Amino acid sequence: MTTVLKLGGSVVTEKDRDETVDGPALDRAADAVAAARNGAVDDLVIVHGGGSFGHPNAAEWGVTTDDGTHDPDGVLAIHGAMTTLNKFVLRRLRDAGVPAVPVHPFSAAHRDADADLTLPAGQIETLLGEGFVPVCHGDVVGHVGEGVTVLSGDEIVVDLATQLDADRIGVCSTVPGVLDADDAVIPEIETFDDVADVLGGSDATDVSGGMAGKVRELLALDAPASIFDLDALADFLAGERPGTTVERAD
Ligand code: IP8
Repeated sequence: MTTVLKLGGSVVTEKDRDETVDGPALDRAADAVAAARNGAVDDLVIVHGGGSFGHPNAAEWGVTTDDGTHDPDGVLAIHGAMTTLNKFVLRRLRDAGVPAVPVHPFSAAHRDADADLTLPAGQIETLLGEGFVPVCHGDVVGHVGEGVTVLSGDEIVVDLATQLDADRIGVCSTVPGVLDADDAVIPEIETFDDVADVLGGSDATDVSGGMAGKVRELLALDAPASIFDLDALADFLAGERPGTTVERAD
């Protein structure tokens, strides 16, 4: 049973203070992962986002998932911020007893001229087989014609879940799920049309903190994905489906 878990950057960092970890939140997440490793979860890949790390640097250098930079100082600033956060995340997971090891996408992944991503998963599969918990993160990647562009954690989650044939995908966010117009959690989403109204239509990309894009990408997966908040992380890792379950109707 393979689980891919995204820890949202805004869950584990203080989003309003540059390069500041939310220590208590990260501790809670690490404790939940540690408890699950002793129970329901065997093969687990963690992917974390940037929150107050990486995004300010990317904005400063004008780098997005589409627009790149050829300036090595920009590359190092963004990649460096993300690897700094990765070290904090690893430290907390290790302190909690999780056999966490880092995997840095910049060293292995790239995008071609059509922006299609190649993200090798062989090292992650090998590390899983050897009993480790690989901890990957949003990063920058070499991009034909652009220099380097941003690779978001969400993109990594979808790509790895597909390659690893993951059984479960969890997206731990700052909201308890996808919310309807009355701020109630929508328990299940089977098609984008179910939520197009509340998420701003199928053309929306980054409204609602990127929820529309997230839902569209998760609907493309074969396995069910859950979107929930930190309060529900332990439940998800125990095998439950808290928050919103995104599962395509076949
Ligand atoms: O927070 C951050 O990943 P994300 C990637 O998942 C950056 O979008 C900014 C380098």
